[in-house]
Amino acid sequence: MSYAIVNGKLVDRSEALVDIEDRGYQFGDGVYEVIRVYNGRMYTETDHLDRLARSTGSIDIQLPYTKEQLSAMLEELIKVNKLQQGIVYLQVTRGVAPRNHAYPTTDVTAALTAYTKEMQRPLEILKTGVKTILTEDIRWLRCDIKSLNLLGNSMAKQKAAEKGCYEAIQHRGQDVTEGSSSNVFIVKDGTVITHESNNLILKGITKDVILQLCEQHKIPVLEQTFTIDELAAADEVFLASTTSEVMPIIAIDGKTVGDGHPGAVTKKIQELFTREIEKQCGEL
Ligand code: DCS
Repeated sequence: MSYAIVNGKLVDRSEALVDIEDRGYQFGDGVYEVIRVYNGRMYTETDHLDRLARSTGSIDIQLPYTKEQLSAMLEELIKVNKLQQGIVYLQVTRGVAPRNHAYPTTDVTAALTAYTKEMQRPLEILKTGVKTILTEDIRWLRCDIKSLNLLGNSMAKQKAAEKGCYEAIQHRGQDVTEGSSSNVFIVKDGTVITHESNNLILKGITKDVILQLCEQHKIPVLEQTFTIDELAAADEVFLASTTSEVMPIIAIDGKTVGDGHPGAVTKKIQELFTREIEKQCGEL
């Protein structure tokens, strides 16, 4: 039996149901987080809970729990589900109210749901790398909010899936933004470059860890917009996310990146990232 959290309470997963007038369901009016669990322990949990608070804050949803309460709830969920390797999915919506585009004027409590999923590290493709496609970024202009509105992201990922690819790299005109569910990095002449954290991308927790690791280990790194031409001319390309970690990209739209194998800088960052996980969560 597996448990979920619905509004602060542990319930049987099959009984975790929400109202059809939940604003998350009707308007995508809510936000979420995906937190990685290694060896039964949450990785970079505080960063995720901080980002959740930023996301809810930016759309005026009052979080009905403190970070400490949330953390305790998630730990309990991981424990009762006996989760070792996997993820916690956590979602907060504005709550249940008669359908109306404007926010409810009465006191509506935000709805919190969470569940866990077993997931192994993608060890094989972390070694070989993955293929990707390029696609126009058609999303809204507040991609910094980890909102439930993922239709643009889903459409992009679907295009990639139809081409047998792992991820879609999105661009606005000439500028590369991010993947459908990941941040994108290029390496040129030894320098790591990734889009600055503004309204056009999600400020990935994995991205932030990578930036810190690069600084600590004297790997030159720049947070600035790069173009699709610079992407095509890059020596190495990789993507980063909670579930994909540091994932080498070996092809874009059928064109090989570098020599078609994960590059040296990417492999170095992978190694540093793995060590970082082990520091927090124990041996992998
Ligand atoms: N950009 C987008 C659009 C994302 O959806 C994600 C992760 C990232 C970047 C990377 O952020 P993290 O490093 O914080 O994971 N999306 C989560 C998701 O939807 N599934 O797994 C991760």
